[in-house]
Amino acid sequence: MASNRTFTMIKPDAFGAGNSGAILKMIEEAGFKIVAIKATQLTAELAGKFYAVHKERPFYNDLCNYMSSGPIIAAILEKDNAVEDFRKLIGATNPADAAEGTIRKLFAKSIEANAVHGSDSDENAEIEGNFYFSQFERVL
Ligand code: DGI
Repeated sequence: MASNRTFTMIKPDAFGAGNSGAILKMIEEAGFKIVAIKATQLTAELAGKFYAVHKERPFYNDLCNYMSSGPIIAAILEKDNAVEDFRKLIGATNPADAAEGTIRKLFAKSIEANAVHGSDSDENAEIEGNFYFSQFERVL
């Protein structure tokens, strides 16, 4: 059975452009409840840990530098079928390929500065949520 939680980050490009509120509004209007949230900034080292699965990819260093280049918002979201439905709401990794009306189509600047993160599996949603939030920092 699909889990009912996923994890997201509003990335430095969207935070810096002042789009965090508009993106959170879209997320809530799509039926997701925000059950944990914080604004923070990653170091390149922490970004490297978060994206360790990509460490062999050619863009890994750029990605770590980019994700630590400014503040972000991290959040855990709740909805039935959360992981899959949130991936639909954010759209394709490259905004050039993202469907009309998706968050990345509306707000992303490039394949790297692509506005938001969304977990790609229930297992990763759990790992990524635990990376940022203790039990006391989330709705039980
Ligand atoms: O799950 P996604 O975020 O949609 O995509 P992913 O898990 O394949 O990649 C993680 C992030 O890495 C992605 O949101 C942006 C960045 N990325 C992915 N492919 C490329 C990339 N960055 C650059 N510069 N070039 C790429 O080809």
